[in-house]
Formats: sequence, structure tokens, C-alpha cells
Amino acid sequence: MDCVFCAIVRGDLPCSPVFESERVLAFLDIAPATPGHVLVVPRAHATGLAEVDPEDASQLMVVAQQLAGALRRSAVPTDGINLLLADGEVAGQEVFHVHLHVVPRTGGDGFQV
Ligand code: DGP
Repeated sequence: MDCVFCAIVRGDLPCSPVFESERVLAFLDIAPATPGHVLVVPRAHATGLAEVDPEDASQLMVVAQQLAGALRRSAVPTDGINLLLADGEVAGQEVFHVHLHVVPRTGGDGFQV
């Protein structure tokens, strides 16, 4: 299977990890929309929301919530946060291994949801 996030989960491709657990890995986005933009992915491959194990889906949100708190306590400028999940090509999904974007926001950062 030629999945870039599976390769990252296996350790075959490098990433900048920010959180790891048995089910979930979080790492910095290679093309950040804003500084500190993190992706949260399940270790187990699932193309999209319909395929992901419900416990993994739950853990994506639990980890995103923890990251949101960590970002607000960190030096990363964070006045607000967007959680984004593109499910399907028409929704903007480019990597077909389900993932949750955690995007720190500041006024005037130029990011368009
Ligand atoms: P989406 O459009 O929702 O499928 O977002 C895919 C994101 O994945 C996009 O923001 C860029 C990021 N990305 C793609 N390839 C890599 C990679 O090899 N490493 C990292 N860290 N991020 C990647």
C-alpha cells in the first residue's frame, strides 16, 4: 500500500512528532497553514471517516483537544484553533489516510477555512 501517512507511522518516512499513543500519532504538517499546524492520524490505515475504527475516531478528537490546550499554553501564537477534516477528494482530501488538522489561529494570519 502506497500511503504516505502509513510510511510515517511505520517510521519509514521522517516526521516531527508532537504526540504518540497506542492508536494515534500527531506530527507537524509539512506544509503548515499557520505555525504549529499539526496533523493527528490513526496508526491503523483508514481512508476516510466511514472506514475508521470508532475508537480511533474518538482518539483523534481526544488528542486534538489535548493539543489545543498545549498550543494555548505554548509559545506558538494561538488566539484560536480550527479543527478540520477533509473527507473525500471533493472536500479537499489529498492524503487518503484519515487525519484531523489542528490549525492554530491568530488575527490576520491569512488562513481561509
Ligand atoms: P488533506 O488535504 O486534508 O488531505 O491534508 C493533507 C496534509 O498532509 C497537507 O496539509 C500536507 C500534509 N502532508 C502531506 N504529505 C506529508 C508528509 O510527508 N509529511 C507531513 N508531515 N505532512 C504531509
